[in-house]
Amino acid sequence: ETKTINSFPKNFLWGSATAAFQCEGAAYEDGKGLSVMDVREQNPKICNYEVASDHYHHFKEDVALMKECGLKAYRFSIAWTRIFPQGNGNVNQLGVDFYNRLIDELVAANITPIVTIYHFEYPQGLIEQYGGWLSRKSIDDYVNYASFLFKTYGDRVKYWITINEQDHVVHMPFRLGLKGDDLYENEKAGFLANHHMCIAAAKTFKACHELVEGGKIGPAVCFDMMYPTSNRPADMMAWLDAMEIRNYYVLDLNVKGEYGGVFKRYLEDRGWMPKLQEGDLACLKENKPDFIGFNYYASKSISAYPLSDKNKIGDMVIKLLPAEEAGIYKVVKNENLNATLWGWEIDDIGLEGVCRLLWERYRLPLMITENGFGNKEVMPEEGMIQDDDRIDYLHRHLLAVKRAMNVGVEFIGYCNWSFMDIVSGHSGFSKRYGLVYVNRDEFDLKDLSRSKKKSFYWYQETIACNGEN
Ligand code: BGP
Repeated sequence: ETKTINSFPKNFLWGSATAAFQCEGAAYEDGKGLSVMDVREQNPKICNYEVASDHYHHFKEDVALMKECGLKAYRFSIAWTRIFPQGNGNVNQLGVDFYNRLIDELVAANITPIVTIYHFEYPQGLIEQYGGWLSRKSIDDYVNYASFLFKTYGDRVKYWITINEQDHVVHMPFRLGLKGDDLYENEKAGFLANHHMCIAAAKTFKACHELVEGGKIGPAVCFDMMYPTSNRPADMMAWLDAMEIRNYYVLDLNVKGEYGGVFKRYLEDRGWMPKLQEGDLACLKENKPDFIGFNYYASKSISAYPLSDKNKIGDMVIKLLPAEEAGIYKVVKNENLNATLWGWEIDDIGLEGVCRLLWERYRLPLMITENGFGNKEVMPEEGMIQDDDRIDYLHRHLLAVKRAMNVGVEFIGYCNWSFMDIVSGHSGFSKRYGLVYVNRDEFDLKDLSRSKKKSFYWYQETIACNGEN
């Protein structure tokens, strides 16, 4: 007898997500220390993170809106430097109190908090003390910080995310505090940092299980679906390689506790394989996450990128991640898909594929930690923002989740990105993702008031009928 699951499970976590530096503002308030996001060289054409959506001062109003929407879960990140301004050492009580208030507010509204421990904003203090993730010292400081969070908030927070998009941080020098512009050296440093992050994550899985009763923890990687562009065998091989060296490697280390064969060879060929210490692999193998969190926005088409006299192994283009590399693969436009204004190819079937691939490879329940549609939006003088494109995007992607469920993939929940408009990593306030409009422009702060978009009501209805619409 075959069983068809046509519905989302009763306890499905219908969520929405943000990240601290993109929404909180109050960048220098109440004793917060500087992070790499505060000190990064800013594009003068887009806003910085100083005020953002001012969630730090609007959190009660924002949680009230989440409650009205019917959210079952809210994924947010803790700004490490609000808790430890230098990344280690003294605790800043005012920062600790802020998250106590936010968590209490969520719990009172019956919204399950999902907390990201580290979402891009690495403490500048640790970069200055010892070079941040490039030093092994970073492992203990991350684990201490995470353990402090578990002890402080673990009575109310049961879902934890270790590191957001580690697979992107590896290729983004400024997020690692790197100054040089030698791509080859930066990649080498990135993969050393990657190793330290994986050991830190493994130790943190363990700490969570010891310190949080009923605690569940997992990573949140970025996982774009990839396709071979054609049926040329060379494209097929390029696709296989790209999947291994860009998509799977962090999860293989987190879940299977190993450097996958293709990935290891890739690092060794370039002199990028980090020196492992005794016990590293055992530590990775012994400690596992409870679920796989992943952010999904788009798919990419992969084609072979042969070496020529113009390029050599290691020549890379890091424009829109993942980085393409001569001799391995490049990303080409998919003529079958529509794209956002920023060229992100919209592909709900790709999400279905990712869910199936991850489930088959790791057999852990999935949590979609981000999925959303960025657009330019202007508030009309009357009425609300009619974001039908966003509704269509979210609806299609949720149907993809349902189809994956129908073939046995297990899910904990789904978080759309983002609950309210927040500062976009690449495009400031000219790229909005929210279900709720925040009244500000790039440089004009206006009144920062909140207004519900059409998608807010659509999501409210979706949650109310448990995805049966
Ligand atoms: C993910 C990040 C988020 C968010 C999102 C959208 O990579 O985890 O922090 O920024 O992408 O990206 P963007 O704002 O650049 O469109």
